[in-house]
Amino acid sequence: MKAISPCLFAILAAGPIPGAAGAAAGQEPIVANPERMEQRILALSQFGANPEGGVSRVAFSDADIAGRVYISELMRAAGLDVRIDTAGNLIGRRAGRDDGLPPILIGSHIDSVPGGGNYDGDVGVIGALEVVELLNEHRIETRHPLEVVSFTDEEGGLTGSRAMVGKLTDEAMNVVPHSGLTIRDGIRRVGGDPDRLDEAARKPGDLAAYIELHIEQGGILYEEGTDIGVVEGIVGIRWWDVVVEGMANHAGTTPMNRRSDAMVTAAELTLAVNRVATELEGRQVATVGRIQAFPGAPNVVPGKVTMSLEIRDLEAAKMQKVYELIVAEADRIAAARDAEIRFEEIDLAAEPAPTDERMRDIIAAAAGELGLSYRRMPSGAGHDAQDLAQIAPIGMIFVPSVDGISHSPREYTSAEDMANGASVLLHSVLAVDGGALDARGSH
Ligand code: HGY
Ligand code: MN
Ligand code: MN
Repeated sequence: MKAISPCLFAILAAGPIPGAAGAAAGQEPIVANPERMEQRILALSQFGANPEGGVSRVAFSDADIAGRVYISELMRAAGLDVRIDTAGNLIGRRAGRDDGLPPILIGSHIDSVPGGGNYDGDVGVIGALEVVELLNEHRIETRHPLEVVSFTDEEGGLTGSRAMVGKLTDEAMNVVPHSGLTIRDGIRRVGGDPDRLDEAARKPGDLAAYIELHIEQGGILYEEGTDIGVVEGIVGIRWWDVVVEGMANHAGTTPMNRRSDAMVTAAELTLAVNRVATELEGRQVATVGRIQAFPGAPNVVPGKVTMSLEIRDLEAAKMQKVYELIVAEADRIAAARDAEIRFEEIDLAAEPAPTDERMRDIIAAAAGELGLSYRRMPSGAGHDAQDLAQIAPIGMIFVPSVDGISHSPREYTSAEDMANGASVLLHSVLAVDGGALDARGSH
C-alpha cells in the first residue's frame, strides 16, 4: 500500500455513500486484513491437499464438499443467511437497508482443476468474505443486499454461473467433468436439485452487479510490479471431444508401412493444432490437454484415440476461424494416414465477454484512491463473470500471480496482494451501492 487518499468515498460515489458514514472524508479508507485472508486460504487448502503443496479439489468430490462446508461456516460466522440454490451454488446473503433493491453479488469458486493451486477462485471467495467482515467491523449497512457466492463447478465448464443465467442445458448436465460424475449427479451431490434448475436462474435486473476478485493467472502484473488489473474482457472458450479412428493391430507383426496408428495420427493433429494457433496473428490459443489411446496396451497398435480440443479468444469469429483451420488440417492428415477424425463439440461453450465499462472506471478509481498501481488488461482465463455478463453489469479485479503460474501447485499470490484486491473489491462494492453505476451513465 502506498499513499492513501482520504477522499476515496466522495470520489467513487459521486456523492456521499449512504451507509458509509463511518468512512467519511477525513478518515483513512478501510482496507482488508492480509493475515486473516492468508490464514483462511491456508485453512481452505487443507481440503484436497496434494503432496505437491496445491489442491486437487475437483467439483463434487469429497474435498469440494468439505471445502464448501468450511466456506459455509465462515459465511454463518459472519452473520450471512446461507443457502444452496438448485444449481448447488453456495450463497450467503447480508441484508441491505432497502431489501427491495437487487443484490450486489461478489465471489468466485473454490473447486480446482486436478493438480491445481490454492488461489484460483479461492481468493475471490475469501476476498468476498473479507468484504463482509470489514462491513461488519465498521458497522456499515449497505443500501443493497450483498450476496457472497461460491459457484458450483467452475472448472468443469462454469456450471453454477451458467445455471444462474438460465443457460445450463439438459445436454450439458450429462457431461462428465473432472470428478467422474455427470454434472447432474454432481449438482445433486452438493445439495442442488437438477430437476428444478430454473429456480437458480436470475433475470436481467435481478442483480445490481457482479464483481469478482481473482488472481491474474498470467505474469503481466507480477512482471511489471503492478498491484491491480482492471479486467476489460474475458476470453470465450470452446471445447471438443475429438475421436481419431485408425485400425488396431498386432504391434509385433504389423509392418510400419501397413499401419493406421491412431496415436500417430493424433500426434500429428496435436502438432497441427499448435501450429494453427501459433501462426495466426493475434492472441488466440488452442490446446490438446487430454489424450487417451485404445485399447491402450504396449503390444497393440492403437486403433482409436480420444482427445480434447480447447480454443480461446476474445472474439467469437476468431475462435471459429481457428476451429475451421484445424478441421482442414485434420481432413488432410486423416486422408494421408487412412484414418478418420471426428470433432464433437461439448455443450459448454463460454462466450467472450467484455466487462462493464462503468465498472472498469469504478475499479480503477478504487485502486487509484487506495494508492495502488493498476492497469487495464484482458483475461485469458475463463471466469464465472463471463456468464453473469448476460444478466448484470460485471467487473473483475486481478491481483498478481507470482511468475504467472496457475493451474499448478506452484500457484502463489502474496497476502498483501490478496488484501489489496479485497480492499479494491470493498470500495468498488461501496461505490456501486452508492449509485456509481447510475452516475456513470447507462450500460
Ligand atoms: O479454465 C479456465 O480458464 C478457468 O481457470 N476456469
Ligand atoms: Mn481455473
Ligand atoms: Mn478461477
